Amino acid sequence: MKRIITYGTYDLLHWGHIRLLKRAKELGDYLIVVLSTDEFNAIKGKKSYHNYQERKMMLEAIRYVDLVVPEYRWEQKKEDIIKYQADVFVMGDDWAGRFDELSEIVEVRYLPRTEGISTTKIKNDLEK
Ligand code: C2G
Repeated sequence: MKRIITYGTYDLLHWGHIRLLKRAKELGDYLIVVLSTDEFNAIKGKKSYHNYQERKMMLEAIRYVDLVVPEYRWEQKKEDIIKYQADVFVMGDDWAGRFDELSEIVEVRYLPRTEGISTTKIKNDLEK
């Protein structure tokens, strides 16, 4: 049972998010998404349109996702990887290099981001 772990806000869920989750799942058998809480988003300087419960429920409806748990702070990744026995840590490559220190305890993979879509783009396009 190869376990994959990934992190994110997943606000205004879009096909770029889905493609990331699909490719992450293809790397193993079980995908854990550690979802930013509303409080952590404030720390990240993000204000999500959907609150944590709404974003969690939407992720849980995705066939590639097996478990959704809360992300409270930047520094919880090591304990998560141990707690959830993750074998592979996956992020989009906008994060390339940022989590390389985790490679002491887990395989770190950065997957190409999906161009042409983002939560910010959706918000901007809707304002036009
Ligand atoms: N993503 C992608 N393509 C896009 C948009 C997002 O592949 N067009 C990926 C991101 O690279 C990330 C995931 O989808 O791996 C979730 O993106 P966000 O919700 O924007 O997550 P982020 O704010 O980057 O949070 O501790 C890490 C943070 O929680 C990451």
